[in-house]
Amino acid sequence: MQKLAPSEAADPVPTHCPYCALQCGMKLAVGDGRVEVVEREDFPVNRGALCGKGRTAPALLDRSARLTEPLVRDPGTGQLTPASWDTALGIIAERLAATRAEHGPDACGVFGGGGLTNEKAYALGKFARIVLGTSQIDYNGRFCMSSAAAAGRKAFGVDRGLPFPLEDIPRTGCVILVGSNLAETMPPALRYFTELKENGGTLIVIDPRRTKTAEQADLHLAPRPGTDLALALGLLHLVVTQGRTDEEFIRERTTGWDRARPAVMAHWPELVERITGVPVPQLRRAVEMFCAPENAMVLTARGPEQQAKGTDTVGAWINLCLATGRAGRPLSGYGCLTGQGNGQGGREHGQKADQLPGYRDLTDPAARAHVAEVWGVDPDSLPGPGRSAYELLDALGGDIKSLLLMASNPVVSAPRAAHVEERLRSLDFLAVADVVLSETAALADVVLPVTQWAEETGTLTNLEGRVLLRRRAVSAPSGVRSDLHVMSELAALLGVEKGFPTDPEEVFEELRRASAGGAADYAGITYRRLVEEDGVFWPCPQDGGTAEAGAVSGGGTGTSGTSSSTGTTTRAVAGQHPGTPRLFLDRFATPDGRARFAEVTHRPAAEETDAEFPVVLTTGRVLAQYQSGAQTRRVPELNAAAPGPFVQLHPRLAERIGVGEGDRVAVVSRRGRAVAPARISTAIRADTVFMPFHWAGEGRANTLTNAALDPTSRMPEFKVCAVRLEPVRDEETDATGQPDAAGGLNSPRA
Ligand SMILES: Nc1nc2c(c(=O)[nH]1)N[C@H]1C(S)=C(S)[C@@H](COP(=O)(O)OP(=O)(O)OC[C@H]3O[C@@H](n4cnc5c(=O)[nH]c(N)nc54)[C@H](O)[C@@H]3O)O[C@H]1N2
Ligand SMILES: Nc1nc2c(c(=O)[nH]1)N[C@H]1C(S)=C(S)[C@@H](COP(=O)(O)OP(=O)(O)OC[C@H]3O[C@@H](n4cnc5c(=O)[nH]c(N)nc54)[C@H](O)[C@@H]3O)O[C@H]1N2
Ligand code: SF4
Ligand SMILES: [Mo]
Repeated sequence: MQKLAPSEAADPVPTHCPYCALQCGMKLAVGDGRVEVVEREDFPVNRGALCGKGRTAPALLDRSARLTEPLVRDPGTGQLTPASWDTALGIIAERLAATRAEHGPDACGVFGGGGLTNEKAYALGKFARIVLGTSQIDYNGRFCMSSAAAAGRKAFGVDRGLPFPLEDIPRTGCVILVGSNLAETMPPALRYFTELKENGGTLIVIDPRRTKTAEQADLHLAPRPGTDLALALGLLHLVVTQGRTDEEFIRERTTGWDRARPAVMAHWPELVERITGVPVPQLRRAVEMFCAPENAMVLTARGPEQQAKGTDTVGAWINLCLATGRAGRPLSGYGCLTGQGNGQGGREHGQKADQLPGYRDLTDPAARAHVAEVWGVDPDSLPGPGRSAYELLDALGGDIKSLLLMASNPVVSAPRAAHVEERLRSLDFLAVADVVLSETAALADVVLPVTQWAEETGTLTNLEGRVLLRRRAVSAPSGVRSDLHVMSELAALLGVEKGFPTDPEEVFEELRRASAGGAADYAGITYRRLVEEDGVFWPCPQDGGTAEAGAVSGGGTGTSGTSSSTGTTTRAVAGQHPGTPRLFLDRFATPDGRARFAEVTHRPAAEETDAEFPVVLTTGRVLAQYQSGAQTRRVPELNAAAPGPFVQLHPRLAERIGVGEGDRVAVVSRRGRAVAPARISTAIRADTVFMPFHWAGEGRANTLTNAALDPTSRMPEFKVCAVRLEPVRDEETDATGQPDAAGGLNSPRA
């Protein structure tokens, strides 16, 4: 096996960013004890460009920002105090074993994250199912793109965020971006849309706010949050009445149009205007822009997905693509912009409650048999599906007594967060592995300090389905171990001596075998290939058959690949599968090869506004902070750019409640109350307020959000809930007593 772990290398080491799903390439140069980012122009996705988070990422490696020794809660003082690794791991193993002995394996829960490498996500799923024997594992990706994943699987038979590389975007005719603010959430990707416009294509952005992204659009539609389903149906209604459906495509390549059509016909433009607030002429204009060119794409992100009807909503947008023949052919199609660094790969290899590696279904006997053989266990010993992320968190302290949590900070990021925090506090035992002392780690009985991105090697799968190698570039501080070490040592302490290697490449070799023949087939991918190529797109089966790019059909998944005319690497090597940059060109991955229309109709949000809670709250992100802020709130430059929470609201609404710019305003929902300064702006609908969710303490947006779940994907409704606003008198202070910024956290539990 090729070893790829240079540390303190003389030349800058090519690696990737610690944060989002774009996984921008960068180089790290190490000298004089300092780590610096060097542009890496050879990586096609970002061609050297980085956002401020990527540029300042070396700050995360600083000892002062991170955990460097295990912490164990002192029973006497209730405080977290430094301990040896042996002590910390010993306590975790002992407590998990005790929980299992007393209450059964399902009393042990495991919670993972979409930031974990493929190797770690794979090992975590295996650890839960064969070491703990628990069904109770899920991860934060459930809060992210699970609705798009569910809709994609229903429609196309397989879910890969984008079924085409980003480089196809500039060459299509029109893109509808639904609920994505990628100018702030994936800034280097904006280039693809600028090039689209330079090439004569058009961009439509659908967002209740006029965001930096919407400012780039040829047409911006600003619907009321939670009404995207009606909007999609309304556009498709116009497509039908204008005779713009692609009847041949519908006949040859799809099923279910007859069943989907009635709901479409029931959403005439004036009704859709009433539901969404988008004027009929704008609906007509959007249809004209989408249908006029030969090719078009619809891309969704969290806006339409994080709704209690997210799966149906995405289904409606896919319907628009199918009815107009904008799927399953070059330069057209539906895609989801996945969010976390390994949001794509993290959902493919087994940390999801219902899945086994390779995107296999946990309830499928053949899938269980295949994976059990790789793991050397009896298929019958594998537990069945467990609870989804929010349901798992909600069950803490109930029938789940102990939790092992890796790479998530639900105290800040989970819906109905005060309740989730209370559930975490009610556990018999909580162990957290993290890089920093996050708000969730601060509640743990044992905290394990682990290595992160540039301190370790591992693979991630970006939003295009491109598997890439994020290489180790620096050595980790002493006292820190990798998540793979943690799982290996805990497995041994719990009686499983073999099967948990600490070398990532060794784990990947096993993952290849476990995924072989599955929808997300990685069998043909090796670390060596990932170094030599700019990543490899799955599915990539072991046997390439012919090496002619374009002639390869993706094995049992019914997918097909072509090489790109503009450079996406698919190397033609005899006997080696080139990977699959583009899916569905010949057939969809359903049993009959046809895409399936979704039979969906509009319904209101789980919580509607009323006299008591008359305003809609929606939530999301700002450029300089990442997720729960656990990492970015520790980077001084980013903190300076985005120092704290705020409530964005329209001047008319501000005037009505009597708050001025910068005044503290309380936002109250049925779940709780949050306070943050007002940011008054005409860039938001007057019936809606927006809060970013990156902060803990009194400005925590998730104190307010609704945990209503999508029935299929189990995605919580982060993007819509009902609130009222109240001005805050100056003398009123933070009632929660929680620090707003990072650091200094050591809150005793219970
Ligand atoms: N700077 C930064 N970048 C990030 C992240 C981060 O935390 N910070 N996180 C990464 C991750 S994990 C993810 S998932 C992605 C998320 O990336 P995005 O989906 O782009 O991010 P959000 O800000 O959550 O939501 C996008 C937009 O949806 C709009 N919106 C709100 N409600 C609705 C609605 O009902 N309908 C529609 N159509 N739009 C609505 C919001 O106004 C917002 O502008 O970003 C990734 N990149
Ligand atoms: N209101 C509202 N809430 C939301 C959203 C929203 O739009 N609105 N978006 C949701 C979405 S899309 C997402 S993805 C979630 C994300 O929310 P979280 O799951 O809380 O995500 P992060 O803040 O990225 O937390 C990751 C943690 O893992 C740590 N970490 C990083 N690398 C490693 C590693 O290699 N190993 C280990 N063990 N730890 C590591 C980091 O330090 C950090 O503490 O938030 C969701 N919450
Ligand atoms: S866009 Fe995403 S991957 Fe690229 S530098 Fe910024 S955070 Fe990192
Ligand atoms: Mo996400």
